Amino acid sequence: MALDQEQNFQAKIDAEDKIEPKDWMPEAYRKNLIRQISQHAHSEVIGMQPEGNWITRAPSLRRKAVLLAKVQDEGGHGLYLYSTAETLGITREEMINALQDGSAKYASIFNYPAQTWADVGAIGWLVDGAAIVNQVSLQRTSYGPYSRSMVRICKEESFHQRQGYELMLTLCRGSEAQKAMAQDALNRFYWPSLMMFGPHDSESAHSASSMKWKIKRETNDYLRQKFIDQTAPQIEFLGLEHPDKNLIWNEERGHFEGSELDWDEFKRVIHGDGHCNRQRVQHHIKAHEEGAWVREALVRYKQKKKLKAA
Ligand code: FAQ
Repeated sequence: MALDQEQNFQAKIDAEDKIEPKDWMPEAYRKNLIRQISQHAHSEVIGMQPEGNWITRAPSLRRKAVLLAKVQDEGGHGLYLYSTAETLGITREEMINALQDGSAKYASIFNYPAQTWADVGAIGWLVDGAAIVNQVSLQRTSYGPYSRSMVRICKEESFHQRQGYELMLTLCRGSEAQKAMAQDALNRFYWPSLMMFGPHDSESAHSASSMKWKIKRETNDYLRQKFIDQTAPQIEFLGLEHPDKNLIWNEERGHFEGSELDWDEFKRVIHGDGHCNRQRVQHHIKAHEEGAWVREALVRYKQKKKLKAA
């Protein structure tokens, strides 16, 4: 019986049908999805912090309004994704606990500090840019609710990426000091952006099952290469120097090739020892505790409404 169910499930996946919350699914598929979607949600929410830090210091009203909207969008993405994960039988509280006790990860990039205004541009351009490359492929993921949430999220990420690139372009066409600030932000954010795609395929623990179940539609290395290829001409257009001095165009492969990433740094950061890991989680705990009264008030309000309706 279980074998039949598993075969039918795989046949559905192979036929590009979506799996919906009430459909039968192997326990390992469900768990893998909860892991990926909840970590994706945590990334969106923790990802509000580096840029959020710049809202009060944005250099003009226009920049402030744009940044405010962008940071709010990221919070919204986190909420869609938590709701998506909840359809798989985990509660919001369980997910938040896992984030706060360190048992669930979030994207390593958000453990790097946003030190200058140019970092806000670099984050929009590179971090949202990398997120889009990944998430466009996830629009075709096999789990229906995740796939649908990705469609909406990608539209918003695309605006985020453009505002970041436009900010960088403005700096690059400004004074020498502004251009130098843009170069410095690029130099610091380029490498951790490449790490957003995860370890090499040969080191990736989840890729084989995620590809078989079409949770992931492209591998980590394929997507990272795509991002490297699209970013090189963007750097050139800005008139900045490429941070990877070993970058060359391989005519035969039709791809750029460059330096190996610092995988020791990657491992350190994903295991809690990056520049901002502790600060990011502490800030989340503080904000969560301060918001307890709102959650309580909502529960009471709902109870009251139920009583009235009865
Ligand atoms: N950071 O076996 P794999 C955004 C972990 S959204 C931290 O290859 P998988 C929007 C991985 O979880 C950015 N951990 O894993 C925004 C696993 O650990 P586990 C987030 C990482 O899942 C912009 C272990 O290493 N996007 O930025 C990282 O098959 C600006 C083994 O790795 C998503 O989450 C990393 N970089 O592939 C917001 C997209 N890489 O769970 C604000 C959805 C790997 O065993 C401002 N997720 N790990 O403890 C995915 O596509 C996949 O989960 C990957 C990793 C590709 C991230």
